[in-house]
Amino acid sequence: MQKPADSAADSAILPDWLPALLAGERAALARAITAVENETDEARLVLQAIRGRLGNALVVGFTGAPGAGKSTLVSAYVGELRRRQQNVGVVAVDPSSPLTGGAILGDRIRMTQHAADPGVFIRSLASRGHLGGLSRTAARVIDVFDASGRDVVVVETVGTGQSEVEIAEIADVRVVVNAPGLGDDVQAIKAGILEIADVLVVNKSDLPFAERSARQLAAMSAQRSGTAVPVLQTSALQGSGVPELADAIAAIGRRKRPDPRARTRRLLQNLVLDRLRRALADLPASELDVLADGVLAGRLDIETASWQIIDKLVSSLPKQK
Ligand SMILES: Nc1nc2c(ncn2[C@@H]2O[C@H](COP(=O)(O)OP(=O)(O)O)[C@@H](O)[C@H]2O)c(=O)[nH]1
Ligand SMILES: [Mg+2]
Repeated sequence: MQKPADSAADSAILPDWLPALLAGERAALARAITAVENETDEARLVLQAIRGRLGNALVVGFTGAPGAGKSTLVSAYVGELRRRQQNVGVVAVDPSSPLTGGAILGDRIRMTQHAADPGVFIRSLASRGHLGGLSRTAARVIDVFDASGRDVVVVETVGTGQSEVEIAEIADVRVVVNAPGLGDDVQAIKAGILEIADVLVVNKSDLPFAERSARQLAAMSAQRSGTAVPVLQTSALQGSGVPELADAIAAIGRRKRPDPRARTRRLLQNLVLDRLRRALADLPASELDVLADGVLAGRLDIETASWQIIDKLVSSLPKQK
């Protein structure tokens, strides 16, 4: 991504489809998301056009183990939001299948009930090759949805990897989805996800043991976070508990408010880390070896060596890129 040029000059060259994006038109939205996802030159124009127009949409993250029913529940929740006259964007993040896109296809199929509805726009994101790329793309796609006038942006992620935790963290309201009898899977969810939950859901409440799982989850959450987090039971398949879930999310949303600043802060951290990481990867092994030899020979300690590397990286960064 290039350093933005002077913004007064930029506004003169904005193509006509950008106002259409801000007006929420679907074709422009699709084009903007594709640009942002692929980090093309057009993405720069999009990101400039949406600046200053963020903070309308409430971002709701659904996270949890694969198979818990997140996609099905998101689809049911989106249906409930539509009944409430909200227009919705959905970002489905699936880093587990960067090549085949198999699970992404599954998500698309589950959400096809909204395919003909102009009030719903669904986008699946595949994993980027590099660390941090996924959460960066997700944050930008959320921004595009936000600026295009979506009332709610729903983000579905699997709560296992670092990128997914970062994505969950940029949501305004976080819903952690579990299935009955998955006590051990709750443990398997990346530590930290349970702690950041605003709402805990036991989905598939049409199956046995949902009640017991809800009690276990409530106990586990109280023990870990020390605060009372609502635990709801839903059946995404049958639709039960979904209006109550929407109510709970709305109540938390009224309390927490949309927070585009947290998203932007994350993006900043992400970009800085990405640049430093790349500069470090570009540093010749021989230069690191000089320092490593110094440490081994006792000429300098490893802390000092690490600061020397940081100085080197910072001075090696291009002044603008
Ligand atoms: N019995 C039951 N099955 C469900 C429910 N919600 C989802 N499923 C099923 O669970 C499987 C995984 O659902 P999916 O939404 O893809 O889970 P995800 O991996 O968390 O997104 C699918 O076969 C769904 O039909 C539910 O409320 N009850
Ligand atoms: Mg899914």
